[in-house]
Amino acid sequence: MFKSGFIGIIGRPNVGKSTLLNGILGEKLAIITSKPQTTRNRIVGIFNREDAQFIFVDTPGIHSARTPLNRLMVRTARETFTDSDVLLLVVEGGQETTPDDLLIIESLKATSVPKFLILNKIDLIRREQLLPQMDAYRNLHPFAEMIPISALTGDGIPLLLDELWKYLPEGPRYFPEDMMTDSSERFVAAEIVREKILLLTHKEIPYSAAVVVDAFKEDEAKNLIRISATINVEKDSQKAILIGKKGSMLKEIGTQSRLEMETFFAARIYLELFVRVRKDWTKDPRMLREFGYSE
Ligand SMILES: Nc1nc2c(ncn2[C@@H]2O[C@H](COP(=O)(O)OP(=O)(O)O)[C@@H](O)[C@H]2O)c(=O)[nH]1
Ligand SMILES: [Mg+2]
Repeated sequence: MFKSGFIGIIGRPNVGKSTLLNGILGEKLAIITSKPQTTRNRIVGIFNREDAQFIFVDTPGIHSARTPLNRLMVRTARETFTDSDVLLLVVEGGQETTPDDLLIIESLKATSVPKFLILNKIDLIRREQLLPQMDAYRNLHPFAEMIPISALTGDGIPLLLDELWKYLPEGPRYFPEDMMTDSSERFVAAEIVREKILLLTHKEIPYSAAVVVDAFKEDEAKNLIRISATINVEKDSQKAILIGKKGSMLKEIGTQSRLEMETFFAARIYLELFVRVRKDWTKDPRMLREFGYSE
């Protein structure tokens, strides 16, 4: 029997949702950092097996949102609730539930989709520490399954896939077997640059930067891709930090991005980066749309 379906990955920021997606795919598709709100858009990752096509949807973390960009990210995450055949609620194994966890569980009650509780990061704790947490969650909601995993080491992922299979409906391969995502190459390239900004800068800079790829030109004969991208920030002071002393910060962001793009696209990359100030873009619906953050 062939099965296929959509699996929404939801949870608070930083619990390891994107790491789980990449761990399943065996490829770094979604960007990961230790900073909350690393994932801003919905990212689809397709995993094929002889007997199934699992279509995972990674989402921005759900939290009590304040700014327009935050509210939009939370809405994006919530939309996957209704579009999924199974939902994976990811939490950190061994940790207390937070008000944001309770908020998510409350909103889950409205959907009849089967839900798995995924207790992640078990490489950091002892198994016994999970038992009281599993009891607590059992009292909060009737989860279909509770599965401890380490998204980082891969521990528990084969079991998770086997359990998921049981809950997926019979269906066709919706996407061709060689397709890993529905994101465009431009989007992936922009996300790689944004990840390097998140890793290399501090304070408000990570949350004030939006990356737009202006040109993506493949020269197949030379196995070369020319990419030109603009980093949009909210203030002049942020632009100065991103460029750095004699351009040193921008150069480092560029070098690290290029190396990762060369791995992902399996080609040589020629990368050009620009920094531009777009005042208060995180609060402006029109600019949010322009930068790819829209409903
Ligand atoms: N030790 C450990 N760290 C993890 C695991 N999964 C994720 N992380 C780390 O947790 C942080 C947040 O991961 P990320 O996937 O971006 O979380 P997201 O915001 O839920 O998508 C990163 O520093 C990851 O390396 C895990 O299984 N074990
Ligand atoms: Mg993420």
